[in-house]
Amino acid sequence: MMKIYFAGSIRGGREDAALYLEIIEFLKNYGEVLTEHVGNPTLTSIGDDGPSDQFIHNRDVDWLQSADVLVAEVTIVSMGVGYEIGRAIEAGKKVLCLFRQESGRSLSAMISGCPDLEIKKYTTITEAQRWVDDYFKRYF
Ligand code: 6IA
Repeated sequence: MMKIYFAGSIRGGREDAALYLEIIEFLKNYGEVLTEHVGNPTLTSIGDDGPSDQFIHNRDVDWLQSADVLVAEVTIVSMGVGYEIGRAIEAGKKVLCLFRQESGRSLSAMISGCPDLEIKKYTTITEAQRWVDDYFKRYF
């Protein structure tokens, strides 16, 4: 079964957490999602009752190394998501980035200018799902 690493902002801000959850649920049609906690509505950007940061980092990097594909929601700026994208590319993983056009934000040039990943702009969840489906049909 295909392993999917979903990346979305945590300490960068949780405004899109409900959206992450919807994307994660849809991704389960294509494989195992290693990072379901990213869509957990009770996970806040400030809570610190979990494991240590070193534990989180090492576990997430291990998961990323074992994944076949990284799907990243990149609308909310997140250091962690940017870091994961860079490490996934260096490891030769497939990377799909989803960006909400209506946010009015502009994506970092280090993401929008990267030739090794694909960026799809969307407005509705249905559109995001269509991009995901298109991507998985093309590459897997
Ligand atoms: O810089 P950010 O926190 O926004 O980074 C978010 C990204 O890093 C996500 O895609 C996750 O894969 C990863 N990540 C960051 N923090 C965590 C975490 N707990 N648990 C799992 N993955 C994480 C931090 C919770 C904390 C608020 C107590």
